[in-house]
Amino acid sequence: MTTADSVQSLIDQLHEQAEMDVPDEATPDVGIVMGSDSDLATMAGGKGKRPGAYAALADELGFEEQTDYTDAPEARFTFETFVVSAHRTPELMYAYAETAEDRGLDVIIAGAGGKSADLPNMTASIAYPLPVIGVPVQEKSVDSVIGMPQGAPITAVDAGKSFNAALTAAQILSRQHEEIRERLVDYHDGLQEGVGDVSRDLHELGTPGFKAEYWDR
Ligand code: C2R
Repeated sequence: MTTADSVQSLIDQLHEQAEMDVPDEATPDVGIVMGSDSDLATMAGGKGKRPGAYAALADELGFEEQTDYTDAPEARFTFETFVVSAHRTPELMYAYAETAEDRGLDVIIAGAGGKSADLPNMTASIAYPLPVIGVPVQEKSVDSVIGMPQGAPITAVDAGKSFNAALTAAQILSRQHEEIRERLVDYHDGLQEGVGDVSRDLHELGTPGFKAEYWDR
């Protein structure tokens, strides 16, 4: 099998970056990969989908997306995003997973759909010991994402829950970075606050009043 030029140039770039001596603060902390750009609505959120990993990292936890490896954004904590497929571009998957640690990543979030969602589990095996969090993009992808043999670990979330994958990635990073720990606690406080407010409103407005207030506005 030959490798397309566009894929080969990405592979070359990943290897070049792995050779660079970039300080940890300037490299992406989280790598997000997905099997196809058709997974983007699930992995990032939007387009009628619930919020995804992008929303959790960028909107809730103050991460910035790094789009140029050699030009880090201002935010201290960053993530990068690629389309990588085990089945369509196996060499690119191998290169991404193999170089991840040397490129300064601390955790990978890998999402894929369909019944042969092998990108997350293969990435986990190649990137080991770097932790990989798998996101089954569809219900039918769950078994192929989580079904790993003993000794070949992957952490995974439920189908479509890339938002939670991002929180898990941040939890891993928070063991080294107190700032992320604080952001996670703030996020959780806000979540609780929201439930408390809704509960009080439902109780005090009554069901018809609540529907009028929340559903019709
Ligand atoms: P297209 O929409 O590009 O046809 O992709 C993708 O994650 C997507 O959900 C359809 C679905 O195929 C999945 N795909 C995988 C892999 N590569 C692509 N599961 C893989 O290598 O695991």
